[in-house]
Amino acid sequence: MKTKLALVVVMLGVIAALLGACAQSANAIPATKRTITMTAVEPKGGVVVAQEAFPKDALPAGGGYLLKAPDKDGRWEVSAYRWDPNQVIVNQGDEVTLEILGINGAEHPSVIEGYNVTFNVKRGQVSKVTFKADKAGVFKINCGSHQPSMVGELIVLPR
Ligand SMILES: [Cu+2]
Repeated sequence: MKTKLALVVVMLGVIAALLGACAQSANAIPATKRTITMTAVEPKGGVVVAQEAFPKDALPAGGGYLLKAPDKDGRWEVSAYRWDPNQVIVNQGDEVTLEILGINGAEHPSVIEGYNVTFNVKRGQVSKVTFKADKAGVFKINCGSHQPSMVGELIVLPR
């Protein structure tokens, strides 16, 4: 009886190991070169006070949010600086190039935290940012001039 039980336990172990090996090979996406295009943008909205009152509360400080008081015609505007896309998802081991075009804002001095990759995006120019995504995790893509809105995420999926 004990021998039979031991045999069943061993067989279950073998099956589990085989299933594990299959799952691993199915998930083994080879590391690739990735080029991801992004933009630095500033979506904007506006309206006249006759239609919508100017908001009473200030927006969070940091340069990322702009709230312009009504002009002589009563029009007020709101905008935010953003990365588009705001999340970049790659696999660990990928050779990543971000090609980032500056559309709004004169410049965006930035860092990918945790990777210590620094770059500056200027209006009308494409900044190429190349690095190997060797660390898994979530890392902030942080513009020093436009907080808190211009914080993206580099998501590196583990192998
Ligand atoms: Cu910026």
